[in-house]
Amino acid sequence: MPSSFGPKHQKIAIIGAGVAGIAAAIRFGEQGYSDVTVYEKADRVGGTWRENTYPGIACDVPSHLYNFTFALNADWQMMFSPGKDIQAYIERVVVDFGVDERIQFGHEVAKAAFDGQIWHLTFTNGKEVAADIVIAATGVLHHPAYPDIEGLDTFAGDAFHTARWDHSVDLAGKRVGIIGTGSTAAQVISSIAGEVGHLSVFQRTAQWVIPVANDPIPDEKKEHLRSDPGVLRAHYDKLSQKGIELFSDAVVNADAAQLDFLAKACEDYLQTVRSPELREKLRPDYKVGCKRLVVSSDFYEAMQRPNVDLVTDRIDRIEPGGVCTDDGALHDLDVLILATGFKVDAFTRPMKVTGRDGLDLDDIWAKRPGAYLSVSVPGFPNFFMLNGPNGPVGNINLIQVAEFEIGYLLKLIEPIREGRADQIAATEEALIRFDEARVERSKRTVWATGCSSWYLDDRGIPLVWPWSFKRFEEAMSQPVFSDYDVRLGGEAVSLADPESAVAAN
Ligand code: NA7
Repeated sequence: MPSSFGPKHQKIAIIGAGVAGIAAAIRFGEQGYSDVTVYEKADRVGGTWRENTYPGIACDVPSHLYNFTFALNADWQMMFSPGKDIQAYIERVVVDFGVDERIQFGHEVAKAAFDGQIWHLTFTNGKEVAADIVIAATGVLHHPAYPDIEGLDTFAGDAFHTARWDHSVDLAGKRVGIIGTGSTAAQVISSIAGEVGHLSVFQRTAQWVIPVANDPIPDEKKEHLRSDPGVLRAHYDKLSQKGIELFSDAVVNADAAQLDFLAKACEDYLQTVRSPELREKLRPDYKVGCKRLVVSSDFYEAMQRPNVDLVTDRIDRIEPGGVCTDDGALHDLDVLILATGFKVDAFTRPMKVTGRDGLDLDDIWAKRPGAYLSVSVPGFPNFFMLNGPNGPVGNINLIQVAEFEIGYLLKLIEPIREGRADQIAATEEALIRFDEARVERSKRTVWATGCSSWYLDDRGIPLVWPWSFKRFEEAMSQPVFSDYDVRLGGEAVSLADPESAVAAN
């Protein structure tokens, strides 16, 4: 089949209409790519914000930071937006920027296969399309992780994962159990504790909680931010800088002074728990930031309600009537909520991706997923990822990350657009070099200070970006073409690198 290569005529397929996929569709369109299609498995945009609708859902990144830089929003209602406000914002942006016409809903990609020249996408609905460049914006914390607990499927009441919330179940007055005490559980618990009859919180590991209040944004502030785009951008930059200093750059340096500041705030908040016994049960035995910090100013109050019990005995099994713990107790329940997180190593999976010469991404990722600078895998030309493996997931706001990566990819595929290349994929050597440096640097991060978390891979090594925000920004500012296998008509092509780009990497 002939390829459609030629200036500006590349057929670009973006997989997923979450924040990253939408940002990519908008930016690629702005850059003159006229044949851009977003394939979305569901019937609405929004990704994580479409799928997670549990009570209390809110973003733990400040509202004015968690938005696209090209569509800053002065009208956020709350300091940290509830999920539905973010979903409404995403839907508005899609219409405002005219990308709704570029999205094909009900198109779940089952297979993506490279035939040596172009990519073929096969959908679960049986359709097929060809594309020159594929951008997988398939999300990170996306596929629910169900706990491997004996008898889970024998539970007689209603049971569901937080990412599959069953809104037909009325919790009022019921005996509810929740497994997990991560960011999601903390939001759910704070939200439903006052409504349920009794709440049993099954905690395997205590979490550090930082008490950041979520207040409404006063009208005067909204007006001020609305008054001038420069004011809004300055506010974004200020929040970004604050987040970098206080959090992003702190978690990658286990001995950073900022971590002591966060630790003090968490400890002071823990001291608000009145019962010494409950306080000690809620006290983590690891360094603040090692697991994802929970942001909540009402979690401990909820945990101290008379109708809420913290259960720290290990779960032994689940029976039709409730949860049995290893002290022999049966906790009778009507409803069981699984706040047990996500499969963090899924990335593009379960999509089957086949690269050059039949290379299977599942084989390459059999041990664990990895990608050069989080965007490219050797042997998979013109297949790129947004928020892929080894990126700053969890330490930098994911919209910011996606926007940096999109800017990078636009520069990376420029030679294709100009007809100087037709295939680009990271070299094996570049990926190995990147990975060795990443693993080495990971040892200095707070995630490696002795706790279990979704930041760690199967070896207990942090799988995310272990360097500073600035380093990520620099790495994304200009591709180093010598780290890529670049071809034109089957022949290797050597592209010149700006000196600054090589130095930054
Ligand atoms: P997390 O942070 O992965 O939390 C999952 C929670 O579920 C955590 O408390 C786990 O305990 C607990 N869990 C998982 N499996 C079990 C079993 N089998 N038994 C008991 N407890 C279990 O997911 P969230 O949804 O809260 O947050 C995900 C991210 O979304 C969050 O970091 C933000 O970035 C947004 P554990 O700590 O592993 O002992």
